Amino acid sequence: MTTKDIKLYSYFRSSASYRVRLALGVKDLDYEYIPVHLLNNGGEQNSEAYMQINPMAQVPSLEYDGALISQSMAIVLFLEDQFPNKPLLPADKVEKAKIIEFCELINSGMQPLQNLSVTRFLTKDLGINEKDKSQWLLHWLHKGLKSLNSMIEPNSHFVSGNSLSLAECFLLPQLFSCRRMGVEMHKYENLLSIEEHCKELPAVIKAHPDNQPDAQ
Ligand SMILES: N[C@@H](CCC(=O)N[C@@H](CS)C(=O)NCC(=O)O)C(=O)O
Repeated sequence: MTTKDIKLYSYFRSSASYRVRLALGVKDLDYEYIPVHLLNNGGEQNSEAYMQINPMAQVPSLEYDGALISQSMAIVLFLEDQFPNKPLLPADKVEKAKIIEFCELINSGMQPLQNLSVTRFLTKDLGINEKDKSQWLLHWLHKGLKSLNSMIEPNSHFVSGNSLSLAECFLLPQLFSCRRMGVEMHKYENLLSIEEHCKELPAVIKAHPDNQPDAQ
């Protein structure tokens, strides 16, 4: 697959973009990286042109053969269907549902609460101070991390099976974000064991925020 066929609208630090970069990396798919800066110029995601691509004014968005897809879960499931080699999901239906359950815990229970537009609304529109905002956010992030940690066996190398799956595509970016948000992580040993094991894998190195063209 050449870079002409797949375009990814991404921001280096965006955890939802990072999920898609991981999925593309596991599948060894080359792509064109189109940076969308979430802070510059009032946030490039809010431009009229970009909102034609992603009506929620968020990254990531994926363009493939003229089709535009937003929402990271929809994008990775599309990649899984379109490029079934190097699968991200197992054939077993229960195992597959369990991996999606793990991802959805992050996708709906954690990531939306840390989103720039959500936390800005708390401080700028509702007048909540930084300290209270941070306490609110940490409460939900710890709740999610505790649940995720309880779903993993101690000393595991992967969430499920013997290779990177969709679960790590969601987990690794979430751990990265939690650290940025100041979460104390040491209690979540089962998650840290997976992170430690995966961090040197080529697809993980390639997808890391520090290694993106727009990294600052
Ligand atoms: N559910 C969406 C979430 C996307 C999302 O929240 N993206 C964030 C970055 S991780 C964003 O673009 N935020 C821009 C903003 O809040 O203005 C997905 O999975 O794609």
